[in-house]
Amino acid sequence: MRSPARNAVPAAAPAAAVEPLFDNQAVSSARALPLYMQLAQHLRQLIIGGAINDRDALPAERDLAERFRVSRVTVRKALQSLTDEGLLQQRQGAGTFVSAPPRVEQPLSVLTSFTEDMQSRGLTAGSVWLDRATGTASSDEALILGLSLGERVSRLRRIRLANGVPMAIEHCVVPSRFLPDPGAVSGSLYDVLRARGHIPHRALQRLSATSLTDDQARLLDTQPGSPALHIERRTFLPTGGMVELVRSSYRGDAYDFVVELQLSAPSIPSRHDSEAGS
Ligand code: 16G
Repeated sequence: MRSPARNAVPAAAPAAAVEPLFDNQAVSSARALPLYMQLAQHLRQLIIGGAINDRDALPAERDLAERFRVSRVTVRKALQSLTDEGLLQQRQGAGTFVSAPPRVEQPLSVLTSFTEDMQSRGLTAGSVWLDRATGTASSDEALILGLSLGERVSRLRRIRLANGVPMAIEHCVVPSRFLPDPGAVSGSLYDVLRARGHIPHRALQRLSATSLTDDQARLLDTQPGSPALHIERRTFLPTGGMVELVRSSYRGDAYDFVVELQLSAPSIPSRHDSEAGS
């Protein structure tokens, strides 16, 4: 069973939609700051403040120059400094685009789904499906998932989006006895598993640094070679059986994984110790 692959992420706003956000008074020769810095400051505020979103297109250099009544050299310098800061991408022949995905801080000590992670941050989770199919477990998958050779699995491959912005490519394998029809998952996999009585309870996660291949970068709408995190998650049911094996590539510019550390028990001085020492 196979559903048609789609690999286009939702379109971002065109330059015309961004223009009304500009403040005509933002750049003025009456101020001491060089004009290109004033323009860069104005655009930076719009991007960081979230008025202009990731992947939105900026108007052409000529239009920006007219709009802010500055020279094209000034515009070019402003755009270059924001490109150097990583807030803009200039694509040959296509124009200048914002490069500021939502930054997500994810604790590593709690087991949550992508949909829950996004909801808790006020972002809307979405998916672009690359593949939803059933098949036979490969020897590697069978070994990890504890399946016999020839056992069936459901495979879900998708781009995970936050407010329409690509965040990660996820390839998830679930034994068919837990998920016979991958087509049943349109949004949250964990919601579907829970509804079927298979509750993700505990997971082991391994993170390693990597860089995006050309194909991955295209899917994530970013530059080939950009830093990324490869994550493998093995998720278990309360009974101990493994319910999913997931391999994902997360954009390095969109995620901070956070772990809380505590002093190990023997190093914490007890009240008795501190009284004895005083
Ligand atoms: C997260 C999990 C993934 C799980 C998915 C379920 C990591 C690295 N991966 O993306 O293992 O399948 O959540 O999310 O955290 P969903 O219920 O929204 O489909």
